[in-house]
Amino acid sequence: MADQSFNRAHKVRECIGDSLSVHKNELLAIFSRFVNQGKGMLQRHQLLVEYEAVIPEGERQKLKDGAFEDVLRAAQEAIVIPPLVALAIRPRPGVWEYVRVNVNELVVEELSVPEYLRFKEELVDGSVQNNYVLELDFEPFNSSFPRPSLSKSIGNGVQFLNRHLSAKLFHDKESMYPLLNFLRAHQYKGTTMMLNDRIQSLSSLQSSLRKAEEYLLTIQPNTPYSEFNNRFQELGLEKGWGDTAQRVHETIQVLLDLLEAPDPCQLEKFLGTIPMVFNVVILSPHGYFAQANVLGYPDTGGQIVYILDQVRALETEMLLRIKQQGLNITPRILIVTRLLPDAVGTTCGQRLEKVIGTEHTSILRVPFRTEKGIFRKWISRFDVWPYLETYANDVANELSAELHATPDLIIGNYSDGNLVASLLAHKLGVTQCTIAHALEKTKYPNSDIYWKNFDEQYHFSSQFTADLIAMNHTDFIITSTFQEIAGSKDTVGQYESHTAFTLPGLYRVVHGIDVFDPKFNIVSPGADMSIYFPFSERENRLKALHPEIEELLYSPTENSEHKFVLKNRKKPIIFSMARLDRVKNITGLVELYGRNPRLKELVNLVVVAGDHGKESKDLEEQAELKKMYELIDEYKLNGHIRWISAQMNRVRNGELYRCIADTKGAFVQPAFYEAFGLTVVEAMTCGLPTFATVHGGPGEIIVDGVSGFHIDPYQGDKAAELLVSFFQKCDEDPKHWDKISQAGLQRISEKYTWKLYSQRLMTLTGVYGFWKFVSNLERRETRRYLEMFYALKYRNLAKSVPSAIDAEKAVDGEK
Ligand code: UDP
Ligand code: LCN
Repeated sequence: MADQSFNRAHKVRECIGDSLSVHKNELLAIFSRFVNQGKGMLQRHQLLVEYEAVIPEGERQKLKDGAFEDVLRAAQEAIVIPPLVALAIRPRPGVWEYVRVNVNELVVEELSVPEYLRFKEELVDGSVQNNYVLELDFEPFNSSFPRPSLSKSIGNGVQFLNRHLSAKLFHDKESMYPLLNFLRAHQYKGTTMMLNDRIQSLSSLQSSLRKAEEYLLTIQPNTPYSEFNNRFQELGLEKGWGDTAQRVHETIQVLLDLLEAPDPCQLEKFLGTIPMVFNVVILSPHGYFAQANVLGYPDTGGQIVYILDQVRALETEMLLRIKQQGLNITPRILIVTRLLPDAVGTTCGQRLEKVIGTEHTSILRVPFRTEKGIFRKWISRFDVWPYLETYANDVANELSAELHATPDLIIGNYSDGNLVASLLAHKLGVTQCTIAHALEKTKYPNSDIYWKNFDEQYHFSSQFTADLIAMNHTDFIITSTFQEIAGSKDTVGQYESHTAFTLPGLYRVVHGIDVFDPKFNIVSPGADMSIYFPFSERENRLKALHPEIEELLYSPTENSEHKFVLKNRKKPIIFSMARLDRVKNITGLVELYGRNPRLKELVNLVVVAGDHGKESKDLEEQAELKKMYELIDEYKLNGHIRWISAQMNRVRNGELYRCIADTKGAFVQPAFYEAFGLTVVEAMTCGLPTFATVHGGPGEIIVDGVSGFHIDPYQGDKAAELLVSFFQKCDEDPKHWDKISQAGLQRISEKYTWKLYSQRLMTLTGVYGFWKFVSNLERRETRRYLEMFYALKYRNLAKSVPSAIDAEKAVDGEK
């Protein structure tokens, strides 16, 4: 058993138990080392360092591929409270087991999730055993619902759901009634669609469909629906089946096939074809949400770019589908954000703003307010919690005034948007979609167990509570990558880290989310191809912008937009652009560059980050600005570095990436953790070879060594060496640069485009909307549980967040 692979073994405890007897000395050596370090916690990489330090290379070879090494490599975390060592072991994505070893007695015991979490809490609370801790457990609500068990099925929930639905719905004749009722319920602003009252039963539906089919075979395929509308109404069929005889015929055939012989693919096709989505509401309260002059401001980055690109693609797809459905309905998309009366030169003070490049999409701004009045200034995304409930109510009122209809889909973005989306979807009974963009728990290591240390600045207790509510309330979740859900073989996913965790003294999450839940779907965003296109498309290049870009990069003087100068303009440029958050680690890039004389000799460094012109209100940004100056001074980088303020003109930024590519340079994204990484996609879409953090989305966007390179921000010197070897290789063989550039472009066109995204989103809305309709009753239990959690926990936590920093500037009686 000890030599049998751990993945095949039944229980981790047995593996360790067996290993104890076979590899007793090795295990004892490692665990004793943990214990000798005293009470504490070790992460996976520290565990591996310990393993390699204790067991000589030769011995490790013998243990390779055996259960002992498997267990150690799968251990994500060790909690050491001498003489006990508890391990959280993850044999594969989404699957966890917990064990505790008594190093003195060499006894191994299996722990339940609460037992493990209780043990972990002792790190914070000492040995105080509180048996009456609130435990949150969503598992019982879902236990009757089948879910996939293979890790490779994670993130393709709709496929599984279709299989389940078709099996359940088409179990016998009677079970098809939900589908009939669903079609009968279709209407828009009082106008009936799909079926009218003449169809009361499945047999009358089938009979009408057959008659309709017979008729359609007698007319020209391109006959418009209006020409046979009356005839169809007599059969009980209303608009929505298609715009021409041919399309109507196709839709009818799919339904007839489904009624005959249920099939998951046909069900998905049918639900994706029928009219369901006319009004979409997209929530993104925090930051500066505007179309110009905002990118790079605190809390104002990829999420805004993502949403503005998303709505353009979505509107196009909605218009296409509405036309193909033969309907004459004007769709509406509203991006709902916060109205900032003190708009600092942006349009954030404007209530309604049309989205450029769309016909039916606007930004609707609603202010934050309390009983004292409206808040005027920007508030950090970490401070928004006390305002969101009132905000959700205000938004509901504004929406009904603006849309004169209930939205068909509400999409939340980030923790605050997702909480407001949950409140609205709950109130209005609308299908809800959740997009996290980034779950902060992953970005800030140990922010759960040591939440009290973070709470004053970040208020994570409110944020994590809001996240749990939203991820459990929502109908479906869209993620940009697999890793966002379930990580990789060796790393834990962002959602996965919400499976079981503890906020000592507050509550314990025993089952927060299940990454196998079919609500998860990977739908990756892209980059706007009209802005980000390959540097080699010479005829499309924006040459008019070149003098400005030249000035930005190389002018020999400093000003409030750029600091420091590049002495030798013949060298390629390594380029980075990000908000100046600590986690983006722009300072890490400056440091790794400064420390490597060879790299300095080979290339220049250009970074776009922060703002030289204004004093930052963001605490992290202030600290990073200071650090940047210190590093540039310490490593004497003037002459080698150009530090440019945040760049808000996306069109010019597109050309900037291409100008960097002209120097045969590279893009470097050095973040400690990057949830997805739109800059990585943008740079690759411009054909710029990209080196990006292995931690998070870029680890999946880039195939290491093929379409770019992974770097580990925790190993700056190694990353610098990788860059040195790339540029040396390019010097020897210029084709090497072209090869990586081309492979990057290919990767993007295969996986990261908005067209693919919007088609998928519409299909998901159809399938999950139907699922919501048929499972409405079953969901009541979860909803009631969430209501209680919201009222008893979230509300108090949110109230405890100090009132906004500019509370004294609230304007009395403005609303
Ligand atoms: N961005 C920009 N100017 C800046 C900094 C960032 O236009 O000074 C844009 C960048 O091009 C990208 C987005 O903001 O479109 C950042 O998205 P990403 O996903 O890389 O990171 P986030 O800021 O969302 O964490
Ligand atoms: C937020 C982030 O932190 C980025 O990693 C993402 O690319 C962006 O949102 C868009 O989803």
